[in-house]
Amino acid sequence: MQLLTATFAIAAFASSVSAHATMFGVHVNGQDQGDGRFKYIRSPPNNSPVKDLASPDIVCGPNGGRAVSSFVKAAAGDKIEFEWFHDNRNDDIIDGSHVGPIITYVAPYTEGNGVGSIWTKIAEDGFSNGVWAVDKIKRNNGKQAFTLPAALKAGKYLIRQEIIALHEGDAAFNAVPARGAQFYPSCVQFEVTGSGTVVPTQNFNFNTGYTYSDPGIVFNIYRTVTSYPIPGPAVFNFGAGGSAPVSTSPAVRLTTTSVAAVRPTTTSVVAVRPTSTLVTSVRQTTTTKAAPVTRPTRCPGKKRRTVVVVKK
Ligand SMILES: [Cu+2]
Repeated sequence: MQLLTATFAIAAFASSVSAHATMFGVHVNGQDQGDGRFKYIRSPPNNSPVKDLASPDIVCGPNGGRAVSSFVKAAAGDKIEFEWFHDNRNDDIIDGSHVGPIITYVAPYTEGNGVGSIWTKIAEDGFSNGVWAVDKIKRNNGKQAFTLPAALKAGKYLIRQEIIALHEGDAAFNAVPARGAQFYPSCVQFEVTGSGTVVPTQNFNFNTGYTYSDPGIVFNIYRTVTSYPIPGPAVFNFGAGGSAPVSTSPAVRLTTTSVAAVRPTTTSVVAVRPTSTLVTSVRQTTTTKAAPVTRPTRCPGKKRRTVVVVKK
């Protein structure tokens, strides 16, 4: 009986230290704001994903309702990078099987868990030119830049960035609970300065806005992927008065020049404003094929999970 208990303990430990990803911190205009875990990030207890779209955890993770003590201070219009890692900072960032989009939302600050119709999409990157957003952060020390909209009104906000890992996304979690898209949401407390006037009002609610019928949530990567429909609303338009939010996805066109243009430097990020023309043309011309992945890869940690039954 003791051996049986020990085996379960080892299995649980193996799954908690393996796989997945979590957020380390934030960079503002290239400046590292330091380890933000449990300080300005409402960090989850471990790097495991959320899969249940009905759970409040889908919004800001299991600790979403636990306000932390600090805020990232940034001005509207600043270049922001959220830095992710796998087990240790600057490692492989996330397991190579975990391809998918990276999407960023903002909501007025709350000490609550973020449940409700309070969110607005400010940036998104899915699949373009044969490259997933996740592949890009793996190449860039866990980071991808977006611009804090210049028209965003000063005040406190939660900014939520998520990685959606699609390696088990060919099945819907509610139909096949062992599989399903893996969400890695991370909510960061921000205090924004500046003279912007826009309070974004997209009123998106993750628990009702993300569904198992979304083609970007139940999505099979184990075939030739030519395009990917990013879930959620369109990136919010902050209006002509301020600079538009940056969506890096549509800007990655099939030319060397434009791919170079979306490298996360302040200049180029500002330069890739998503005009509606660009969005349309890119979504229709993204024909580069990703190398097909040969087999559904489970999270590495789950492979090590073994249950040994010991007879007395
Ligand atoms: Cu994982």
